[in-house]
Amino acid sequence: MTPPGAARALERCEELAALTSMVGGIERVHLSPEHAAANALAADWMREAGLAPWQDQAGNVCGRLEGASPGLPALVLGSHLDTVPDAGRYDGMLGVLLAIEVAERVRRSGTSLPFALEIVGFADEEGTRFGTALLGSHAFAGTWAADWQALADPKGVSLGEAARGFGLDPATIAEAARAPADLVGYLEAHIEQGPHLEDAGRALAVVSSIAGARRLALTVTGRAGHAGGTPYDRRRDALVGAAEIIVEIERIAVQTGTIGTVGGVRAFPGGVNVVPGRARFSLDLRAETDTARDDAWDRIDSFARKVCERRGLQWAVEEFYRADAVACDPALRTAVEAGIRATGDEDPVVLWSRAGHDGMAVAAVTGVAMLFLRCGNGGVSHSPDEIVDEADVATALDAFEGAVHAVAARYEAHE
Ligand code: HGY
Ligand code: MN
Ligand code: MN
Repeated sequence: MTPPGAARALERCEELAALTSMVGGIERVHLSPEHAAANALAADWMREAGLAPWQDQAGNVCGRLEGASPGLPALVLGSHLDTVPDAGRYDGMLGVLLAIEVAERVRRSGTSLPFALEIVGFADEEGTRFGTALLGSHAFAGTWAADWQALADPKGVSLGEAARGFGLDPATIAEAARAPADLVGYLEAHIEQGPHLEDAGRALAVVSSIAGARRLALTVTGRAGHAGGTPYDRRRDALVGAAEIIVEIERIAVQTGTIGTVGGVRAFPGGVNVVPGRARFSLDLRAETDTARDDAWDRIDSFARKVCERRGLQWAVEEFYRADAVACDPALRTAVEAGIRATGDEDPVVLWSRAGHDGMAVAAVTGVAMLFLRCGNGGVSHSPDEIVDEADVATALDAFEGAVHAVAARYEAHE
């Protein structure tokens, strides 16, 4: 039996990685059998750590360790247990497992904190199955949108139906909402999902803010035609128009310091000998500030309209997800910095998170802060090539524990 700590957290990442719907890879989507299995495993680990586990009405798996007296407001530690398709094994999962390790350390130490310690393994941070992300943390924050129950997955199954199949009652989703008075704050440990820490030769960073993101489905419509018989000056080739726009998206993003990614493109009807009459592509657009993000979008949209006008095409825009940038809570960020300093790193690296996180939703109900740890292989993530170093995980665990004690010290001083 692996002793508590970084090695056990990594071993448990392997166990969670086996809970997948994808042959030869990791994919665990919202309200799936794999999600249920991951929640059950995480609940067992929480129980072993001395927490009382439960699953809330949104499918989040939670655990609670009482503080100095029962019923105190809770400092929440967490991350998500769902994944993107063909995912790595640390994005989200490692944060939940580090939280469990911290809770076990607190319990074993006999320290009675001035608040309860809660852990949440959030459901559906990625939005893989239903498109809209942060569903579990929006429910936690009480910012759930009623029309989300009607969201359908690629097989046409609605979120409400999937919830019922998961054993949840969609009508009770509001009961998952937490009251601000019951919360002290939210801390999340997460791999950086970028190259900055690896390039700098540093293990940890404190996060200043989390980038806001917009996700759009974009459609260019022209006219299908014969690949041989349609002269170029008569073509209304939707895919070539889309391609011109996609290349410009990257140029605008690089020029404006924003981040635009086209994750998927489809041409219709898709025949090898047919000029595409329609092309659809996705856009994930994010930036350190919402203003920068939205200015970049305005430039992209304006360019696209000009291309379509010149080529005799139509342009259609559907935004299906938007989450605004969130600044981390100053006091909680200071506690994370104190945790990093407690590991001997006297000058914590500060990074804004290019990746989205549950803290973007949780910030609606309490202050949030994040601890990043280095991931190797050039910081690759959302890929099976995601890697972390056990020594960095051990350092992150110490920093995370230190952050909890720093929050406690400040909380007692201000009670
Ligand atoms: O998309 C993101 O940034 C996050 O990994 N969900
Ligand atoms: Mn992710
Ligand atoms: Mn993540």
